[in-house]
Amino acid sequence: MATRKPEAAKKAKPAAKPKPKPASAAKPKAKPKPKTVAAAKPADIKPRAPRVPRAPRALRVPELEAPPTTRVGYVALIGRPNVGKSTLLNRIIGQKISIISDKPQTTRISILGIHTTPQGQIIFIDNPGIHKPLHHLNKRMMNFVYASLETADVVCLMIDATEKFGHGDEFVLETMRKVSKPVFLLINKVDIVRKDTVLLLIDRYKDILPFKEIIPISAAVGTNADVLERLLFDHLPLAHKLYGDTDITDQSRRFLLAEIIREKILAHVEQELPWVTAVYIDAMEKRDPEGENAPGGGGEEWNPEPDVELEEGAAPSEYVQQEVERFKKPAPEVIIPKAERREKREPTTYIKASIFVERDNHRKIIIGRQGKTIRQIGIEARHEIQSILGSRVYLDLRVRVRPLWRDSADVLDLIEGQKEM
Ligand SMILES: Nc1nc2c(ncn2[C@@H]2O[C@H](COP(=O)(O)OP(=O)(O)O)[C@@H](O)[C@H]2O)c(=O)[nH]1
Ligand SMILES: [Mg+2]
Repeated sequence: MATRKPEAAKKAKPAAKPKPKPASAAKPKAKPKPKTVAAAKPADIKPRAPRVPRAPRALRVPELEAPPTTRVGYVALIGRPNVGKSTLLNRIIGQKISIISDKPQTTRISILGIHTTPQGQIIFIDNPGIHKPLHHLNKRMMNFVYASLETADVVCLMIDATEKFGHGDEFVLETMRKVSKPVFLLINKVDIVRKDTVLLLIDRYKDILPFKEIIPISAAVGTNADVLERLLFDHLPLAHKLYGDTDITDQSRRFLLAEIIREKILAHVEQELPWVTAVYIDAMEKRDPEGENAPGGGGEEWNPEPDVELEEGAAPSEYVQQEVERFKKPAPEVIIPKAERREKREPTTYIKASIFVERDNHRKIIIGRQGKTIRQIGIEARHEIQSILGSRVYLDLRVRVRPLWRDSADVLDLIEGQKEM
């Protein structure tokens, strides 16, 4: 389960200051480099302030503290869509913090996975897959990739041993040629390929880039995860920890829940639909099942708002504007109702979420015949969310048609903004 960052860390977040340098570092090597987030990007991509993690203020190092003995740094997970980056992150962290699917472009925003051991702290940056950006959404996704390459102390380039080398790989290598950090090559999915295939890949890649290490791994099974961890620590600078020992991610719980719903959608829809689907958590409230605000009971009707659906081709709606306004206001994540809780009956967490699609036929696919698909998505998401929240969940899903949301900065801000809420 995702933990929230300490208050101090949240406060420190908007500050676009470089990482602190411990003044008392023993060797010059020991000083963490100041991280800039300006990305090395192709000229056609407009720079956008990427949400790259900063050190929590509370953990910044006082001037006269003892020299660090731990190894700490950022490791960027880079590669084409579907090579297994998120699977590796979850494997190392030991919990699901990044969603996984066999569809491309599952991960859209960089997510941190913080791995703390007695040796130090590896802060993994899980990224969207490297691809040529066509939509505004894709450009933003690629900006996360470029920003993480800037932030990283070590870059892990991951390839899928089961896939043939193609144009996409050329584009990845082109991007990697500009990187001057130590780069590891991780050849993933070795659990399902023959050894000689792996050897051929090692032979092919070793001369393409000066990789510091080439490691065959299986993110799914865990093969060589220990070797990878040891080698990463060897390449990280001596520094004080940047996060608390129990922190495992930087994303808000709200964002993780939206991602889980999206993961279930991806599992149930066809290949092209994932690209046009986004999830936004409209509301999250703890409610007494017999209280005034329970669905179907008491005074207030749950979910009185009708589902607004736009005509195909209509302009981005007022709804989006309202949501953007609402998003700007600080809203408590969980509202405990004033009504006294009844004993024996567990309180329920009501979650209302919008699934954005671009066309009415996409909406029909997600809803499915007689609502079968959306029901299945709801059941699977609810089970997983219940285990994360440790409470009963009532999940209200709405499918909303928003033409061209992938090119709407407002909608993208709204969805990405959930990560910080
Ligand atoms: N057999 C096998 N499948 C894997 C492995 N790692 C990831 N996968 C599968 O590859 C697909 C893409 O994984 P994901 O982590 O979402 O890839 P990402 O797009 O790079 O983050 C999923 O279906 C995973 O279950 C592995 O080591 N072995
Ligand atoms: Mg991923």
